[in-house]
Amino acid sequence: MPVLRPLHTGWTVRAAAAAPPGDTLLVAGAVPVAGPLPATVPGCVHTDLLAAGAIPDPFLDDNEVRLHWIGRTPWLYETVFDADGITGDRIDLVAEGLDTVATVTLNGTEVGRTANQHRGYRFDVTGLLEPTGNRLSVRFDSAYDYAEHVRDTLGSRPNAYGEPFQYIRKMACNFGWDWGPTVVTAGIWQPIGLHAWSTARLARVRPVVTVTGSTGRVEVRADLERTADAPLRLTATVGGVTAAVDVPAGALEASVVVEVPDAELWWPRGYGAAKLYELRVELTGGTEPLDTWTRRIGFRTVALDTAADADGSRFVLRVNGEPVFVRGVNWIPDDAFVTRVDRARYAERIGQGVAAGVNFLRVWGGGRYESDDFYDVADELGVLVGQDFPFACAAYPEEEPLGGEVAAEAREQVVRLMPHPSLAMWVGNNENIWGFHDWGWPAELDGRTWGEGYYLRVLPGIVHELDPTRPYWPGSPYSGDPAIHPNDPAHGTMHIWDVWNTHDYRHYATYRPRFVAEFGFQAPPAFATLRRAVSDEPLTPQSPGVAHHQKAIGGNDKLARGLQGHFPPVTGIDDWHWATQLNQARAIAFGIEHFRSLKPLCMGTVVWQLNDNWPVTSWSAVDGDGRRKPLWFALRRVYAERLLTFQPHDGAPAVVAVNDTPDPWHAELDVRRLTFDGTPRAKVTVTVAVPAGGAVTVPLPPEVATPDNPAAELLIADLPGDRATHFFAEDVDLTYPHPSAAVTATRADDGVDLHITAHTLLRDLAVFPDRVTPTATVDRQLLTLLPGESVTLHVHGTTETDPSAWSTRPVLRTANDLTTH
Ligand code: BMA
Repeated sequence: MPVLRPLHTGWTVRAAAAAPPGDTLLVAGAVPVAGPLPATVPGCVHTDLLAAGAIPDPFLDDNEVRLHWIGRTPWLYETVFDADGITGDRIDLVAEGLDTVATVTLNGTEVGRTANQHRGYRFDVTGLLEPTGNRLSVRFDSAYDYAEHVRDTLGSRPNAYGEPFQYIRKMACNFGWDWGPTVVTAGIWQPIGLHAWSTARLARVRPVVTVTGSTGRVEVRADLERTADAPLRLTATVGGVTAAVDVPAGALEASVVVEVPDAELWWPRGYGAAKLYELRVELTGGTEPLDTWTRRIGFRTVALDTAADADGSRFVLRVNGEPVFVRGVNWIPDDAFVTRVDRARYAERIGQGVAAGVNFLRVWGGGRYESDDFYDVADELGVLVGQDFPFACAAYPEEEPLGGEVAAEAREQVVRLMPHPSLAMWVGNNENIWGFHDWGWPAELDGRTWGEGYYLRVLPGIVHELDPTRPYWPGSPYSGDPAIHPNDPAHGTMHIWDVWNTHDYRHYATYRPRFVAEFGFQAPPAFATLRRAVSDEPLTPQSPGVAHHQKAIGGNDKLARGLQGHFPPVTGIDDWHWATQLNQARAIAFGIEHFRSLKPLCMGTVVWQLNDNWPVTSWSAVDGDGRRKPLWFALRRVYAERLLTFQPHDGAPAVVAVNDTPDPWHAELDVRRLTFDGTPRAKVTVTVAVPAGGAVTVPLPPEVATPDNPAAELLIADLPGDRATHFFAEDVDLTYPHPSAAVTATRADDGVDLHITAHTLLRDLAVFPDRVTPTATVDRQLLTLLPGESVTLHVHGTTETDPSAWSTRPVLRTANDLTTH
């Protein structure tokens, strides 16, 4: 059998400048870096320097700005290892990922040079190894130097962020983004090791999975690499069924089909179980096992229905034939240092999405082809994934050396990810087709390439050739036809950014989109996250650290503009923090409730964005330390499979019931109009009967829908575990009561139960436990209580039972308290 030997120990890193090893080096006028330092592999230079105490944490205060020299410095990684006992016809050095411009040397012999973070490499090192004392060196040249050289050679092209990320195949957001720090990394970012093998190996395995009737079918297409022409046998086993095929001497390709009768289907969450099967592929020569390959697969079909219809052209994801309303979030790399994101972290973060009702993650194109850990978690949880090819917000050259790298990485990644049933579609890029249309690129490009050939020809060709089961869509956004504006709401996917940039969030209601692949609204991170990252004294909305942890152009001004018309102006960090977080939750909930009420005209909403990659004010629902913002709690309500919402209908509020489940929904509910002091004014019992997957609008009688005093009344519709409310005016125009409640706290198993009884109307009641104990979490937020109503909130991770710790600002907040000082 072949031997796999990881080479993950004994590594050091030092700046690869002229100074002799072991000397202290002054790099680019920055802090002295002693060398060599111990290095972690897989890892990166920033985290190595951080672990050695050589740099301050780039995530804290404005340390980031003093560490840019790291990305402009060449770095040398080295280890020494023994290789006794490693034998085979061939010995390969396998580097699954190098970040990015690397020269690999073994015992003084250069074995390869690379310039693409998104590829893996296999170097034949047969005959170069000694039994002991082998020296492996990987030198990383500055990604900036490489990118700027390519730019100067091929000609500069437009870019939304002013860093040269489109001239190098390296994660774009590593150069900074409007939510992320500029930390240009270098390092061995994926596993590296020796692979010794003889006769033949499985160079590439492509399981093409289809379903016909109740039969699951896998066609396993294998490419072989050989050192001998021997006849071989390829065997595949799945679901207790085995099939095998003889591979003639010298053949470099083979395929075998396995059919599983009565296969259990893989379903996205909400539709059935996410059933996974283990697929095992073996290559043997005579009786000798030569290689094995094992992955989990799922039997399911996936298709994009983009047919023209009376409203334009739709964008409907069908899984096993069922149209799925996409309740999605955009996913960015979960850490600016991606090698810190392990399987547990993926499980936690994706789990937070799922707990909010999310059934779809869009892996955004400024990041990476996500890891197998990411896809394993999505496979298990029944979460669908749209994977962008990594191109974002810039014009990308199509000439060499980039054209060949793009094709090579795409071929590799399409094959790597094709076993995962969660992968539902490939998307060509983020906003580049839109950019070409609307951001003045043609004049600036003056005929130079910008990536169109990738998105419209190269990438779809590769997906079609290697993984014909997966839909491909050229861009996000894209309208399906080059003659139609790429962001046309009536066709395909769109991004809505005018709300955040220039318009009030009520503007979402003017759109009738087919599928919203991005729309977002900012808020600061949880207070404990902000406080950990920023040491400003005093901490204010404008203080330097808070400003540094806001990367969007005019971000804090847009936050303030977004409050106008909704809340009075706020001063002071506590009111700013609460008002902007609440307004973010309100804005996105408003958009989603509107878009979902348009079902089936609109069949998907993908919120920008689920997560962050450091502590920052951004559009995220979960911040860089993993704390949930109020937006997360709002999502959990508006992303429920069954949504009840009040929407305008013929000039008055009506009830819209949206049912994303495969079962009919039948409910009787009371809709009440009340004054803020709880006095009933009118009531109607509404019968809601929504077919599976449907949405219905139920108009309300005028005596319920029409307030006597719009400033002091609300509508309430209660379902078990859910309450929909409607207010007849903006908060700033409401005559809220000054909030008053009785709060007691009692110890519970793993924390504290807070018993809250409203003495007045409490709108959007939120308790912020991180203000009491930084690691504490609460189970519910943004509740609206009428006078006399009670709720028990569970706070996990605290022992604080003094009610006064829980009953006052800034821990306990309501919408009322922003307008009734
Ligand atoms: C869209 C995204 C990202 C960006 C976000 C917020 O353009 O695709 O590029 O972070 O808007 O501005």
